[in-house]
Amino acid sequence: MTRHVTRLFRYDEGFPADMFRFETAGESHGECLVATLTGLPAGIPISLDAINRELWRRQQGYGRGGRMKIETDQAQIVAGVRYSRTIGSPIAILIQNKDWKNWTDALPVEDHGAGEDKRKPVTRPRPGHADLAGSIKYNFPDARYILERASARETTARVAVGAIAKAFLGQFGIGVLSHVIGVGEVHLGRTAAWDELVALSRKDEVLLNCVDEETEKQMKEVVDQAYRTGDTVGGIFEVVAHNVPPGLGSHITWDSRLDGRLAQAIVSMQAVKGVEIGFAAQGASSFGSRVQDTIHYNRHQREFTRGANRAGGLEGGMTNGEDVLVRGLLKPISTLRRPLESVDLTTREPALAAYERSDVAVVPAAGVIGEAMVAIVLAQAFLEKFGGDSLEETRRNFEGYKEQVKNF
Ligand code: EPS
Repeated sequence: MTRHVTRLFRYDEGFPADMFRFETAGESHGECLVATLTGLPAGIPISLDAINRELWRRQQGYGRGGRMKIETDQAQIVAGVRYSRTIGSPIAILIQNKDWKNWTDALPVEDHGAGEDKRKPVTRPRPGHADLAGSIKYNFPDARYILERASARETTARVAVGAIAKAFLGQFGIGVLSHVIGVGEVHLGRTAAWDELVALSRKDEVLLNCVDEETEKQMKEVVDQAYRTGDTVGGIFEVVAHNVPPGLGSHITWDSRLDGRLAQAIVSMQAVKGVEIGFAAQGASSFGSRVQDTIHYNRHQREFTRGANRAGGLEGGMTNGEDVLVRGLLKPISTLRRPLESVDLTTREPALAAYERSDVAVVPAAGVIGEAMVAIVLAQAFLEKFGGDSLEETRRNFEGYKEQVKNF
């Protein structure tokens, strides 16, 4: 298989047929969520337990709402994996919505002429949600179908795909994990070591997924305050990709720059309004001498080292061998128990925005989704560089490159 592209997507050419890519389908209260992934080599070991663990991690965190008590997300693979390994064919994954049984009348596939009262219309759009823009664009009298698809429930499918991307990257020693570095105004005042993130990811009780207990307590207080006042609260998660080889992505074209591709992947997540690579915000208010990561050489190990990793592992749109650090800035959830002013789509009169059960804070879950998105983009860039129809072929190409880097 020739992988002649070093870019995610060219607007003028569309997707190359052999590129690793995925799609999801499914409504929040529909039958199930679906994902298909194409372009992974044959032979990657796949464990349903590992995928389900990632789905479980996405459901955790202090501040989740009633829906998470209904769902216990489990992936069912119906194509592309046999005897626990990928076979090179497209992979198809289903995840059932347990809540569907309560929505069969509201969201039927065929029109059986059920009464209007069954449709559960949402006519008072929530500020910050897709409700209003989507209803106008798709010409719906209410926002039901918009919110069904705009809902972050869709990210369940992304996390399942991400778990498979992680399984692929894991074959080359690359790990992708996350932690929460901010909830409301409470921020983690230090960096986290990779081992701390590994320990966090193995915990069976997740509060706010922060490496520092004291900070986590303060974060919990902020969520409690939001609960008490009928409000919601956002925050910042950091995704760390560890042991990434130098040279993924490229400086040569705008759309092959990996930092741009990671930013797109993170901002595509529901409620994410900003992204930061490395210590970008700090850098923007400092002098260059305090921002760039100095270069050193270890003659004994025959490798380059860096004085710090403020660049977040990316220089010139390429990985530089340091940990890749990508942060997502999550706005507070837009469904408020104490709703904001809106307008009723039917009467055009002022009205308070719609409220159904909702989450109050979802930063730890967003971190898990961020991991999936980063793993997917890294797996794409990895395959563009190393190619391979079988894992063995990819590995040979990768080992050859590693040798080249060692002898550079
Ligand atoms: C969401 C609304 C809530 C959240 C949902 C995202 O769902 P429901 O309306 O069923 O209570 O729980 O998140 C999930 C279901 C999930 O799996 O993360 C929304 O409108 O975006």
